[in-house]
Amino acid sequence: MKIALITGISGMDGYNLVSFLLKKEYKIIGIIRRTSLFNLTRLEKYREKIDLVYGDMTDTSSLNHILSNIKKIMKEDDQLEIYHLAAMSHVGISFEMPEYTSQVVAMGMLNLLEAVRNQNMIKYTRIYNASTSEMFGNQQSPQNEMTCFDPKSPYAVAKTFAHHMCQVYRDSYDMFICSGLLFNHSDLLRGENFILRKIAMGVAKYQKNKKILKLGNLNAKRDIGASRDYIEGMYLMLQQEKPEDFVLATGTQYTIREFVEMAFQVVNKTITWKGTGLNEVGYDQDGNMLVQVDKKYFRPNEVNNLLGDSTNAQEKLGWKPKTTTKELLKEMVEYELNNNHI
Ligand code: NAP
Ligand code: G4F
Repeated sequence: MKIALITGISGMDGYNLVSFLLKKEYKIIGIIRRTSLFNLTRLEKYREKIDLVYGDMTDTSSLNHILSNIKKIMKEDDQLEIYHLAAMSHVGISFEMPEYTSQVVAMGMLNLLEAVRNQNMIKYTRIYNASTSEMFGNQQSPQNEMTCFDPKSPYAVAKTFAHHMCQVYRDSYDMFICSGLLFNHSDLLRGENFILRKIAMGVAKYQKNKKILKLGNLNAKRDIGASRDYIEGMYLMLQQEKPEDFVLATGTQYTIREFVEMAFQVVNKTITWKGTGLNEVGYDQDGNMLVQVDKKYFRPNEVNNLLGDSTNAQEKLGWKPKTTTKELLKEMVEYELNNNHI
């Protein structure tokens, strides 16, 4: 039996990973946090097919307890794959909560590695660590596995700590750990305060209520793919003979301004930009104002230019992104237009 333990199961990637691994007949155990209201909207349709246990990356006793319970149900020859996805994953918010972000992201990874070691589960356990292209910061693009790290936010610093700690544990204790250096990816159920979802919802809000979309830095360039494609890459990493770190990316890049233009094009609106900096505004072909810049959405420090080179993953894992950024964004806009929550 293959068992998958997923931290961050209630998040976007967690949901897509559940959908993927259920098709492969994994027994799935997911760690959720206690919240005052249930926070399982994404997982609703899989609720009966998975086991959920309470825990937190900052609580080592819960991690040890969960692993020790998994050990009890495992039979000889069973394999455990841990997909460690839990994180305070919003770069902008990490500037507001640097200490908490470090506890969850940096120490959380270390807590998990130590729990696997303390429970003597190294031999039959494989770990996926969710590293990020944010660790590359403003290094020259395209970025690949050889690119140096240059973290620009508390989030990226914490992820860099986790990434290095995984390498140290892999080398020191012969642990099977792969870090995926994943570039931004999104889908219909992306958190609403990440850029593509915010833009997709912005188009629907304008169409339905004439609400103007307010954004921060329009000049940043991002390489954004579909979560479902990247999930497959995570899985493929853990099926390799030897653990290795891989970049997953589309290899295409757009500015935030271009994402906005693409999204409004879905509803036949062509954007023209006027003004600069904080005064930049986007109008449609009829002269209606659709987009404004708001300084509240700028970060104290920015990663300007992310573009990934996933040649290594393509050659060794046979991985390739199946969805283009344009297709993904169109899907997301259409979903919001047909969705009653706006
Ligand atoms: P997400 O939607 O923000 O989900 C984060 C998950 O982590 C949620 O399930 C959240 O639980 C959980 N979590 C947060 N703090 C926790 C804690 N202290 N203990 C236990 N669980 C905790 O993130 P995602 O987009 O799916 O990303 C998955 C992972 O990949 C993250 O580690 C992220 O940093 C990394 N990553 C993401 C991208 C991307 O573009 N999506 C790219 C590179 C790397 P609640 O639901 O209770 O909040
Ligand atoms: O959607 P974002 O918040 O994602 P960001 O910072 O690229 O981080 C995401 O991808 C990383 C992988 O590269 C993950 F590790 C991380 O967990 C997360 O999933 O912002 C994208 C860009 C930034 O340059 C930001 O400054 O869009 C710019 N932006 C402009 N206006 C905005 C806004 N971002 C947000 N969230 N909201 C705005 O109004």
